[in-house]
Amino acid sequence: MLKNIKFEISVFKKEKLPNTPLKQIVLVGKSNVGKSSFINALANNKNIAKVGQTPGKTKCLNYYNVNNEFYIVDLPGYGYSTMSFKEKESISNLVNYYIENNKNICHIFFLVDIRHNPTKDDVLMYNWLLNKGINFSIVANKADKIAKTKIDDYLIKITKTLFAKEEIIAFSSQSKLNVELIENKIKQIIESD
Ligand SMILES: Nc1nc2c(ncn2[C@@H]2O[C@H](COP(=O)(O)OP(=O)(O)O)[C@@H](O)[C@H]2O)c(=O)[nH]1
Ligand SMILES: [Mg+2]
Repeated sequence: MLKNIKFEISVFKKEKLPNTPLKQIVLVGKSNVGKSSFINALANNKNIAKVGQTPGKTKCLNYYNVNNEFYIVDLPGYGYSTMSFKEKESISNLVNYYIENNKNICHIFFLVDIRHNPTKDDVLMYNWLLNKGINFSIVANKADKIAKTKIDDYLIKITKTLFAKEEIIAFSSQSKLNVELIENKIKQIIESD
């Protein structure tokens, strides 16, 4: 369990991005894939990040301070059908600015839904990640919703759709599948230089 996680700030404008020497671990993925739940699972506390928020409330970067050692930064989810082009553009400008002007981002967790074939936006996100040259892991969430014996089949399907070379980690914030594995990964990332 990651100790002492607390929500610190929501950022809507690039001018307001905190200038911090702390390392940052970033979460990306479509709206409703379970980014907030992922944080709560790591915190072992359901009240750290708000789950099931309306899209209007997640058009920002949310910074979670972990024990004053590093940040987990939850990026705005993508794939809302109701969002205007202008809104999407302003969010992607903010996200691009954040990613490109921050040397302290050490890892990105890219969340997808294990049950569904990756969406067009997921494929775009995967290729965007490849181009950024930042280390990342693909996490297939909501694994509790499918039979254990089917998990590998679903992972193979996702791998094929994304043309992914990386191993995909099955995960569930509900059943806690691989929560410990992710925690250990985060520890390694933070402790290495
Ligand atoms: N069954 C199941 N539901 C999940 C899991 N993770 C998230 N959810 C549900 O998916 C919905 C969206 O979760 P949320 O964490 O708010 O997604 P976000 O928009 O990416 O932050 C909520 O109803 C959660 O309870 C999971 O691992 N298993
Ligand atoms: Mg959220």
